[in-house]
Amino acid sequence: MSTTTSANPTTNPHLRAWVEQVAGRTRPDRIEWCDGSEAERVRLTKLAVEQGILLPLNAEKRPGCYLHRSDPNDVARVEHLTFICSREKEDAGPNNNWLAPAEAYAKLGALFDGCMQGRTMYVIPYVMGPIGSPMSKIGIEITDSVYVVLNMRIMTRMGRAALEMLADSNDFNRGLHSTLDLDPEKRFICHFPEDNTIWSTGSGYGGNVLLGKKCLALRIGSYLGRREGWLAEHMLILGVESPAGETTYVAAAFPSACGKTNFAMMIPPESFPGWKIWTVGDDIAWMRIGADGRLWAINPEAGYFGVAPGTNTKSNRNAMACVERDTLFTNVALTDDGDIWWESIDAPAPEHLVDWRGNDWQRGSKEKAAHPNSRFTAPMANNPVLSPQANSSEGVPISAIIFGGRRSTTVPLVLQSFDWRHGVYLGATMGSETTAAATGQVGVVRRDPMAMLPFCGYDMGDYFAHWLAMGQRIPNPPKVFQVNWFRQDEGGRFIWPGFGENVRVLKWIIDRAAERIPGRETPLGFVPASGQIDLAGLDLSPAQFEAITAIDAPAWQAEFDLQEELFQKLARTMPSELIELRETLRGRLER
Ligand code: GTP
Ligand code: SPV
Ligand code: MN
Repeated sequence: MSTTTSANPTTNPHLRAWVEQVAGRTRPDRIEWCDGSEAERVRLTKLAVEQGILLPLNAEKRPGCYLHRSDPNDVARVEHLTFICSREKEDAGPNNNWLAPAEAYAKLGALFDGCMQGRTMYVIPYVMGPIGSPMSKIGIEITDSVYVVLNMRIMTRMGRAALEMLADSNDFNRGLHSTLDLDPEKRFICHFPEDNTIWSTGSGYGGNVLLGKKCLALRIGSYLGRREGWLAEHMLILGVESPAGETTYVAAAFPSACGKTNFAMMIPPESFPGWKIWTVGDDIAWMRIGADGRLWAINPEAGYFGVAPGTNTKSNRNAMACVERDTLFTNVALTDDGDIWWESIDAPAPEHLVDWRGNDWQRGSKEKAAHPNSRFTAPMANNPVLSPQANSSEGVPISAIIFGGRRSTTVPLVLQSFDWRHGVYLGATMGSETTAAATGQVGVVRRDPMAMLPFCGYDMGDYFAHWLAMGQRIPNPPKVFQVNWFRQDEGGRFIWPGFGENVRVLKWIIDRAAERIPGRETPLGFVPASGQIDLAGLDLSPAQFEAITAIDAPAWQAEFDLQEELFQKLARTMPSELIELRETLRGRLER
């Protein structure tokens, strides 16, 4: 068997040796080094269309857009098949599945043996973060999926520029992926933090295979962040510009499918003239302490892998603009005229669609036409409100950090922590109802500390300790808040209108962060004093506002008991400061 290779663009001996070693194992027919050029995009897109991997959409309605249908058994992240393969089991913590590195290398190694025979092996050099930024990290993903190449091209700074930045260094993440035959029995996502290595098999779905995203930027990133003294977080980053022209930057952690993309691009309502939101990032933040003593954040990504259902011109006009062109859609429905459709998009369901599985769908069908976790991959350059700082090497200074879950009860609209330590507590004890972003039951409350439960690459108790230690080191730390857009009434309807109206809460947050206004102290933190949240023009009665802001003591006692379960699970490494703080809060609430 001979392997043909496209012109090898690098003299980096570490990279060359590794690519050779991988090819020796996977035995592809062809090796292709990706350069990130437009010609390459055109050629690979054509190939993907010929192979039925991509379906061209109506070129007038959606220029440069394609639809991909993944295997119906492969539509979300698979947390039960995701492993942290640290040398010591304890280092992975009770929050992660663990496999011994030798065992994982052997098991997946056997799956990789000869798996690319008859296929092309793509070598994708990429940078997470702006090219040349001291905050950025370089990865190489080797994959046999052309879908992965085309997605990585949108989601990262990919190709020649990454190789130039790497030069002859050995400091790069080694990512290896094969779809194999998409057999769920052979599906594993393994991280080797001590080797800066990721091996992924048997899936073709987003978070499992776009290795720069959750695998490198969060699981390996959080491990590196602890070692190197920074934070890798599941957070959007936005700038909020006031009518006076002052821009304040905020980072917010909401669990998967709980509103980060929407919040990062929101359009303030007409009753907020002169206010403007600028998107820096919609999913991941890397934050370090700047020379000025503040916390500075970059978005390591270059595109959005966003949830499609629920996106429309009312909920997120900017996301709709992002997906007008040059976008890859995964598992949405197809209209008869070659456009896309999903539940709650602007247009009502047409008479006939082809659903996400490729089957005919008639209006009135009980089946969803688009998969609840169907997604768009769109370049951030398409975003009409992309922050001018989105490519800045230094990033942006963060004035406030927000933690938010999806809670139909108990958690109020907004709460400010007393201090950093209490802020860490609010993040650490966050609960949220599960969504379709991962396989498994939807709608059950689970603890999802800092929205990082599926993404923290080491022991969660140690992660809380790292957060507490960071607080000691930041001379001028951001203020920390908790929000909840998802309180429901007895009929199961959301009470708070959400989306663009969330700017009303954001304004209070930045005013508090700047210490411009007093707050109202409660046993659990600061809440808005009466009238501090502007409700003008909202269809929300005072009773409804009271319902979503009230702190219900018995419900909170139950909440403390649920938090206890998490603390017990993490008992070995749980910082005592947080345990003491819980007792203080519980005591205050009782009095
Ligand atoms: P990941 O990409 O999985 O990390 O998700 P995300 O946090 O970026 O979530 P996204 O913004 O895509 O929102 C997911 C779902 O939440 C969509 O169905 C939205 O319509 C819904 N949503 C977002 N913001 C709000 C809000 O303020 N109120 C309500 N009720 N729903 C919201
Ligand atoms: C999430 O699930 O939080 C996502 C989508 O952002 S994925 O990249 O699949 O993880
Ligand atoms: Mn996410």
